[in-house]
Amino acid sequence: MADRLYAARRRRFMDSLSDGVALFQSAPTVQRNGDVEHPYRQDSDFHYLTGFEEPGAYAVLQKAGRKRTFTLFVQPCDPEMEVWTGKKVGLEGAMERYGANEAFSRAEFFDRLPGMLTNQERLYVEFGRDTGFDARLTSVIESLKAEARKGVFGPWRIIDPRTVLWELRLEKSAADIRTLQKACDISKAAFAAAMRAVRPGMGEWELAAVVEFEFRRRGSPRVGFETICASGANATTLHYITNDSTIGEEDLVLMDAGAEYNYVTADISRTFPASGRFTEPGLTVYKWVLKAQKAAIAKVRPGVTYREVHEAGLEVLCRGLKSMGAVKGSLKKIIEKATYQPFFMHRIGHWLGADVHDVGPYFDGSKSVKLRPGMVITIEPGLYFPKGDPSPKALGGIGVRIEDDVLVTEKGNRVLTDGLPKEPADIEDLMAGKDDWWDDLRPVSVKRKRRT
Ligand SMILES: [Mn+2]
Repeated sequence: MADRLYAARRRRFMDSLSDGVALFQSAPTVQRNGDVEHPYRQDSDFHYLTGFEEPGAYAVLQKAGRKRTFTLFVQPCDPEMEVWTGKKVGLEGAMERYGANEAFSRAEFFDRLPGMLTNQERLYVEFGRDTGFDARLTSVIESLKAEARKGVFGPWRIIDPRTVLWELRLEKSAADIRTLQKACDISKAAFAAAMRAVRPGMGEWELAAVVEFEFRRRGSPRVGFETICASGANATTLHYITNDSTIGEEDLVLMDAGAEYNYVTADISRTFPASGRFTEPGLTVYKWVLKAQKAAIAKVRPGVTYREVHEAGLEVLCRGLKSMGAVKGSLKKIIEKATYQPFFMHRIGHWLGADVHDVGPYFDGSKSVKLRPGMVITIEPGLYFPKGDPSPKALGGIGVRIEDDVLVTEKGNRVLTDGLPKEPADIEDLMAGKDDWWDDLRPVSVKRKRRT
């Protein structure tokens, strides 16, 4: 049962808490325009602990020694509304399918809150995301304190649950890795499709649609973040998402995209020539970025710090910049004075999970965090030469980024996005394949009939 995964997470979370109550709210719905809402996606923390996907819910986790209770407040079933919106999970479903010990209508939440907080030493709650909620919660806490003479006390210690939860989210379980692998597999297939589908003269939007079409038809409900499809000089804008230019014959295309699957997302970048053939000087830039990416990936293993991984990639990028004439001086000076920064201005990568830039600390006090088995990090060096100063003239308008998703294992690492070509010759081979994506469109969920 799927609920076992969430029950195990709640157990681990509660094991890390002191006695008290933890409150979580579902993500709000957001109006798009008129009576249309933005597509709903549950809050990552809320989903992590409950698996519950509907809006308008509260989760309450109580711990008193060995006794733990899990209460959900949800939208009750409403047959009249269900004609419009379909079936809701409801109170019974919250208990049967989501493992809540008790379930109530969301309308009862603030009436039941004083009872749940009475004589609780600690309250774990995140303030600052919903001022209406904050105000009501504060007034409940203060009203409990006002009853001190009756022997009642309210929570004096208020703690942000993310301090505990985000450490848990940072280290992925075997089940988390299986889900992430699925998101990576879907994304890899979509990137391979994009490489086969691209043609000079196509719109960036059209190529972005190919990738997203492949995500959706392979079972991903949504993208993990806005798809970046940047041709030519657009690739020098790091988070280019307008995707509204036409892809030129000579252009390199930088795609950065990821399919979400069961609330975790992949995050892949590939840069490939629209024509199917790498040419100079783009190829030289590409090779340096690839070399940097391999150097950084090779560093990934338990005990190595995030910073050391960053520096391994950075050093290769700087050597490349120097050999291409973009920066001058000794390698040491280039790194010390950060003269590489106009061309490489981001970090080597980030944690990956439910959020594309996933939660979890990068520092342990003032020290860079050490990698541990179960962490997943993206490795995504890039070099970007905007047109004009300070880029060398020949390189102006070239942007290259190569990104893979890397799991830290006991012995070293495993690249979850392995198998998607990144060697120039392998990309060219894939693009030259006579398998033409545009002629090969069949539903993936319908089994092909065998010819007799
Ligand atoms: Mn990334």
